[in-house]
Amino acid sequence: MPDKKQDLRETENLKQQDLKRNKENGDGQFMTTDQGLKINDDQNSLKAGERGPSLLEDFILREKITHFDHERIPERIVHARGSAAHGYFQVYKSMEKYTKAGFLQDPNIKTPVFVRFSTVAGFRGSTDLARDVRGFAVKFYTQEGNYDLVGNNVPVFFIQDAMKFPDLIHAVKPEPHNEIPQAASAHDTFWDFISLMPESMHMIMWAMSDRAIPRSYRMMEGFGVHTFRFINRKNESFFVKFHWKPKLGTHAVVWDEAVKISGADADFHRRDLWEAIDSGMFPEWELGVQIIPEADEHKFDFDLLDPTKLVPEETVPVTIIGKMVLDRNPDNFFAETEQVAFHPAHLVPGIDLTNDPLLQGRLFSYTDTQLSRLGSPNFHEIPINRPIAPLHNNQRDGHMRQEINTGRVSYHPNSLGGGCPYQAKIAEGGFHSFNERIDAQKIRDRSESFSDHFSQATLFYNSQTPVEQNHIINALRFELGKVATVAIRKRTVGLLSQIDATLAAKVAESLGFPVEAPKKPMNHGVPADASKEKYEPKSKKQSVSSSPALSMLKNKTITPTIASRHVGFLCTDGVDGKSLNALKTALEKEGAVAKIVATHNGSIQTSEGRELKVDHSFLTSSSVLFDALFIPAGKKSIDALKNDPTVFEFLNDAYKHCKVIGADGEGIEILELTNFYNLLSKQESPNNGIILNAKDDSTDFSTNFIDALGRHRIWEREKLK
Ligand code: HDD
Repeated sequence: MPDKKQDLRETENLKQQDLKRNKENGDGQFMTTDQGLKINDDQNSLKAGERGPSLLEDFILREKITHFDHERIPERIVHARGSAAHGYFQVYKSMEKYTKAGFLQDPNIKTPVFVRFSTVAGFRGSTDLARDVRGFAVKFYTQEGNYDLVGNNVPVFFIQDAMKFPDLIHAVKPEPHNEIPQAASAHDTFWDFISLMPESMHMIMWAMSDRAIPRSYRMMEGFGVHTFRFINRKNESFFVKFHWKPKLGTHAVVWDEAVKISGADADFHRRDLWEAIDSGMFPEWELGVQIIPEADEHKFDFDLLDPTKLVPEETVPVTIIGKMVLDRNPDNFFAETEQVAFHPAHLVPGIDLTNDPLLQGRLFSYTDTQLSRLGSPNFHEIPINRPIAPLHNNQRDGHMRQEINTGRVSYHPNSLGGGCPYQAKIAEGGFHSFNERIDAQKIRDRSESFSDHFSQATLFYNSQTPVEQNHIINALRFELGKVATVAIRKRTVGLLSQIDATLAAKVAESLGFPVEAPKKPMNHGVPADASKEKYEPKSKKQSVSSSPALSMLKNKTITPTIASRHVGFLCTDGVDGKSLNALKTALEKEGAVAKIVATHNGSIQTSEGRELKVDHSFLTSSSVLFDALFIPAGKKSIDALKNDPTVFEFLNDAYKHCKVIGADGEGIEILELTNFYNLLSKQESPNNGIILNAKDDSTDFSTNFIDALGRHRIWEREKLK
C-alpha cells in the first residue's frame, strides 16, 4: 500500500505534469499534415497547370481548410468573455473538525487549481470593463477528484429559482431584434424584467455599485454564493458560505474610466492578469468560510437557502482557512481557458449541496451546456478538465473518445472482470450524499421565507460610504437613463423607494419625474393560480443594520499596498534622470511598476545624456490605463510637454478619476497650466492627492506619493466638486 499522505504531497504540479502529455511544439520540427506526412509546399495549392483551377485531389489543401472552417465552438451562453490562470491552493490548518475533504486537511499539500474569471453578459470578444458581475470559477484538481467552486464576485444572485435563469439572461443579453447593446445592462429588456421581479433588488444594488467595474481580477472578492455543506468524518454537517479575499484588497475603477478603458484597452483585465503572472507578481487570495452548525439553520432573519441573501460577517464571522496563488499563465487560450468546463456538482467527499433552488437547477445546466459547447459527453477527457485522481467506470464511447478501455467488461455487477471497477466504501473515500431528512409534498411553489426582497438591499446600501452610495445613484441614473420606456423607469424607481427613499428620490430627480409609490402587486413573477398577496415582498426586521464588510472603502481588513500598481511617468527628451529615478526606485521597492510615457516611441535622452527605453507613447497609451501619474523634472522635457495637448488630457482624466498626481521641480509648471490645479488651494496635500516636490526633498516626496497611492483613490476630490 503506498503512503497515502506521501501521495497527496505529490499533488504539487501534478496537473502540470498531466498536461505535459498533450503539449506540442514545432520548434526545430518539420511541418506535417494531421497524419504526420511531411509537407513540402505550404504556399501553393495543387492545380491543373500554373494558371489552372485547383484540384479536388489536393488533400493537403482540403485538410487545412476543413480544419480552419471548424475552428470555432459555440461560446458560453453566459460568461463567454473570460481569462484564466493556473496555480495552487493550500489550507492553513486542518479543517477536519468540519469537513473530511482531503484537500482541506494537510497544510503541506498544495492542490493544483485552474481559475477562470469572466464577465456574464458580453460576447467572447466584448470589453473587459463592462458594468457586470464577474465570474470567479475555481477548479481544484484534488486527489479525490475535481472540486469546482463556481462563484461570482458578488455574494448574492438576481433570482431565487433556476426556472427564471433563462428569462434573466434573455433580458440582459443584447435585444433579439437588433442585437444591441453589447455587454451592457443599460437597456429596456433588462430593466423591464428587473422592475417586475423585486427579488432582484439586492443584487441590483451590488451590480450598480463599483463592484461591477473592478480595477482588476486580482482585486476582486469571490463568493460561492449558495449555502453549501461541509461534512466531517463523523457525518456531521455544517452549512458553509465560501469567500475569496484578495491579498491586494478589493478595488474598482470609476464609471467614466471604465468607459474610456473599454476604448483604450478592451483587454484591460485579461492583460493585467497575464502581465502580473508573467512578471512574477502572483495574484493571491485567501479562502474564508462562514460555518453555521446545522442546528442554527433557522436562526437567521432570512432563509439560508435563498441565494438573494448573504450572511452578514457581523453575524457569522469569516474564518480564513487557506490561500490560493496563481503562478502560471495558460499555454494555449483555446485548449485551456476556452475548453475548461466547470460544474457546481463536481464535488469531493466532505463537501455537499443544499436545496437552494437556484443551485439545484445549476446542477442540471452545467453538464447540459458542456454537451452543446464542447460537443460530447467525453468533455472530461479534454486535458484541462481531466482529473489527476484515477478515473475508472463503465461509461463508454461517444464522440472523440480518447480513453482506450481494455477488457470485455463495461457493466456492473460483473463476474468476468472480477467485479471491477469496484465501489468504494465511505471509509475508502466513496462519495455519499448527506442524509438530509425531507418530509414533503411535491409542490411547484416558493417558500414564504424567501419573500423579504428589500431588507438586505437596504443593508447593502446603508453599509456604503457616501462616495459609494453616490456611485450607485449615478449608475442607476445612467442605466435607467438609457431605458427608453418611461413606465419601466418609473416602476424601477418605485422598487428603489422600498430600499431607500433618498436613493429613489435622487435617481428620479435625474430622470425628471417624482417618485411614485410602487403599484401593487410589485411582484409579477407569480404563478397563474397563486395568491398575488402571498408573493408580495414582505420585510423582516434585520438584526444587522450596517455591515462594513460590504463596503469596499470601509473594509480595512487588508493592509494598503501599492504592489503591482502602474504609475505613468509623463516625460520626453531632456527629462531629469535623477528626478525620474528617485521615484521609480522608491516605487519598485514597494512592488509598483513605473512606465515611461513619452511624446514618441523608442527611447528618450535624459538631461544627463543617458538613454531610457520608452514604454508607451502618448498615442499608444491613455491616462485610464494607469493608477497614478508623475511628471518628473527637466526643463527641456517640460517645455516639450507644455506644447502637447495630450498631456493635459492625461492629467485632467487622472484628476477626474481621483488618482494621485505627482510633480517634481519644473514638472509643477505643467500642473499650473491645468484648471483643476488652479481651482485647488495650490498646496501640496496628501488629502487632495496632488503631491509636489517643490522643496527638492525626494525622500519625503516619494513617501507622500506612495502613501497617497496606497489609498487607491483620493475620494475627497469627489466631495470637492
Ligand atoms: Fe452559471 C457559467 C457562476 C447561476 C448556468 N456560471 C458560469 C460561470 C460562472 C457561473 C462563474 C463561468 C464558468 C467558466 O468560467 O467557465 N452561475 C454562476 C453563479 C450563479 C450561477 C455564481 C448563481 C449563484 N448559472 C446559474 C444558473 C444557471 C447557470 C441558475 C442555469 C440554470 N452558468 C450556467 C451555464 C454556464 C454557466 C449555462 C455557461 C457556461 C458554462 O456553464 O459552462 O451552464
